[in-house]
Amino acid sequence: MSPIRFIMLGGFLGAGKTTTIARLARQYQGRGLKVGIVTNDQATDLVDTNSLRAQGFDVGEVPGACFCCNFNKLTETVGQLEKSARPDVVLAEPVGSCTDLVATVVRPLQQLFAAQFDVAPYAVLLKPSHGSRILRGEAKGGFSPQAAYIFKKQLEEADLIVINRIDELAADEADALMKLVQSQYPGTPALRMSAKTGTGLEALVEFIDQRGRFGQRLMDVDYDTYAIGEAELGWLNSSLTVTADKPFSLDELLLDIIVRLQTSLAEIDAETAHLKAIGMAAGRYGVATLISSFSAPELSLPSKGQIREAEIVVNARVATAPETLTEYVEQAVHAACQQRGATARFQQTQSFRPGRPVPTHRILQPTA
Ligand SMILES: Nc1nc2c(ncn2[C@@H]2O[C@H](COP(=O)(O)OP(=O)(O)OP(=O)(O)O)[C@@H](O)[C@H]2O)c(=O)[nH]1
Ligand SMILES: [Mg+2]
Repeated sequence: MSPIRFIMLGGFLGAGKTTTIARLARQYQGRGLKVGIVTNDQATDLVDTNSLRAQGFDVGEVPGACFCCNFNKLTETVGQLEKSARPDVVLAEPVGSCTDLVATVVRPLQQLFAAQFDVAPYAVLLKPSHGSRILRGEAKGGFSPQAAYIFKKQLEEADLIVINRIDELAADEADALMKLVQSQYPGTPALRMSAKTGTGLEALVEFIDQRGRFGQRLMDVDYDTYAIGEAELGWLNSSLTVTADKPFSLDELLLDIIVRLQTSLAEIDAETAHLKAIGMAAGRYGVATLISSFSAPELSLPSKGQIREAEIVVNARVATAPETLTEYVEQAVHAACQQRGATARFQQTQSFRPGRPVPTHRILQPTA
């Protein structure tokens, strides 16, 4: 049996990984290949898993810790995908606050699982909103220096840096960002893409379809700084049911939740890395997101549904205390529901600060 092509796509929270993975999945399916997707998070109840499954993809989830710290679960989850239909290609999305993934995931797969996996070059998406501030070293980059350290380390280990969201950048802004990337990561190829419109996707596919010696970059990582940077982010995953007597717009509810959260977080000056809410009702689904405190909330996948009952999952990654996040999410959900004569019943909320990363494997020796 030929090894499964393993394509991991890195990048900071809200960089566009899930959107790109959905496009890549369609691209490979269009070639007649069977595609499996593996999502990853510190906890269960993932918007990404739900939205990718709602789009019809075969998705396995690695919850509870990042791929690097839960490596065996990653290979096990691929094994489970194989039981339903063996994928030719696995697309994997690591947690957006993780780094050192070449040493802890790429090389272990290359060196310990060479018979099972054919590992693709590792591309990392750059999120311009936070990225241009962090790479310029602006004092108010949005996050602490430790979180900015993670952001930069993610780019340092990449085989390819992909400046995403170029549909939102003027040509001179995109040129300036490209120059910044080239000066700070000399020798790393970089390209521009919009996962939203599909511009630049072909070039990404061409790059990741290459075979050769990738994952070779040697990188020092200060795990103390890394741990502080990760712990700066309050993490929340909630699942809930909303019911109402009269139909309401699911999309407006989702957007309203995100807008209310943005407003309350702005009052305490808490920087958002990513807020997302998915609503699922009778075969329909919609997703609303916010990718930084200084961006506009958006309905990334509209459901166009008028509904009376929906399952909702909210994921928030914000530089604030998890207790504050829980309080604000509950307030935003209840207020948005009340405005529509609806009631929310929370099933589960997990909120915490991610713990110190302790990788299962860490291979510093590049693969021969
Ligand atoms: N305008 C624009 N929006 C984009 C682009 N790529 C992604 N988005 C939007 O940005 C938001 C975040 O995208 P995701 O694909 O969820 O980002 P992610 O990297 O998977 O985020 P996490 O899983 O939280 O780390 C969504 O609302 C997307 O629709 C792009 O190229 N242009
Ligand atoms: Mg994602």
